[in-house]
Amino acid sequence: MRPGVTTSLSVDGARLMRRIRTLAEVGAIPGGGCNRLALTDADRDGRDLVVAWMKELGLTVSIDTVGNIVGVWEVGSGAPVMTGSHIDTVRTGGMYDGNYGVLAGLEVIESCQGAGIVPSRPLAVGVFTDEEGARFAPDMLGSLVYVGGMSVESAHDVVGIDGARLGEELERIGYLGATPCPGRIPHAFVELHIEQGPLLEVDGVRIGAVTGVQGISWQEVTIDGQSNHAGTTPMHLRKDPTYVAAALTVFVRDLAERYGGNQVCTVGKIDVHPNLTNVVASRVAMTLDVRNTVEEILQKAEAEIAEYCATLADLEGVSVTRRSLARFEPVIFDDRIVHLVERVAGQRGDSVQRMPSGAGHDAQMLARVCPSGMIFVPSHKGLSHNVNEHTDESDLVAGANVLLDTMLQLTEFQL
Ligand code: HGY
Ligand code: MN
Ligand code: MN
Repeated sequence: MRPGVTTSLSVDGARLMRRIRTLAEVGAIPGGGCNRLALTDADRDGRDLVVAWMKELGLTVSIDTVGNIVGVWEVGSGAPVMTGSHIDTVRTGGMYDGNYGVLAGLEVIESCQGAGIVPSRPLAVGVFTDEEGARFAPDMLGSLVYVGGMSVESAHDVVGIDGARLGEELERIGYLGATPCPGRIPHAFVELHIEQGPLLEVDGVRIGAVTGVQGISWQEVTIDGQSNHAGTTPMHLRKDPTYVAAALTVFVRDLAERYGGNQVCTVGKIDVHPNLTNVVASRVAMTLDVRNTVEEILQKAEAEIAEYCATLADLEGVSVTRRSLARFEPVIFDDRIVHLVERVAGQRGDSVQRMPSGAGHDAQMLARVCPSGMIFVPSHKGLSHNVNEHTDESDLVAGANVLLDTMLQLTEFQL
């Protein structure tokens, strides 16, 4: 197929939606949403379903040593044009985050097969392990190992928030594969994903041509104080980690307000021990998720937080220890792919705008080894990591058509 020639081919929207809804039944939360934390039984069931669909399409399916699933339509020659995403979810996830990109990749292949279009390169769909990082940090763990950014051994030794070891969970669910990591390097990688933010909907634009991903800094902060009686301990004698956790929570919120721009800070997890009404806690473990599109500003935020933790420790007579859970610098996508997404969307008659991604994605890891990019579609009210996550079907289908054209044109690109 010659570059610049869009196909008259379109995906089968009904079939795509059927797959999305069928996968959403796995780990379904009563009332809506999905709970398929990485390497749980629900994740296994979701994986089994997607692998079965891949095999129905005649794809060559491999499972690697960190559980990444790659289905390849082995046509043409050379390195594949790859798409994909993840099917693990957060505990209160929606039905589109990650799932949409994987299933649209299958839909692109099935649409080509149905139309007798045989690309000049193989087409691949990746299902990357533990993209969310919600159970096993860091996020994008599977794609990070796939591109050689983390050793398989280190990944296997990661201990989850429930005390499970990643390698053992992989084995337990039957997805400790034999295909080595780093994985097969694609000719190019493009990921289709919901925006998970409000910008496209507010701007009334259908397609996002994603320019890159902001920097991510996750850390676990452990505050050790002194448990004591809530009734008898005078306030000035307390070593109260819960107070320190609250002060730190307010501090990072204020820091984000002070910095403005793209700065975001989140305290998403707080565990208090012994977590009882009449006990001044002995320990609090909490997480900080701090992000910015500019590396230098992200480092400045990290330094301010470290200094404030030391100050609090002195003032309150507690110990504060910090452990990095994830640290990824901002990533810029290949402008040729960003431009291609813009052009293809325009040729399809879709409104399109360039934009950064606030969320982390597997594409930011593939960008380490091949030209990579992303396509966004709107999220209703910007909601995600929320059971009410929603994207209109017409937008989902439009995004899949942009993925179709982008992948087929990438098969002809000399990158
Ligand atoms: O954390 C993230 O941005 C992604 O959802 N894993
Ligand atoms: Mn995602
Ligand atoms: Mn997510």
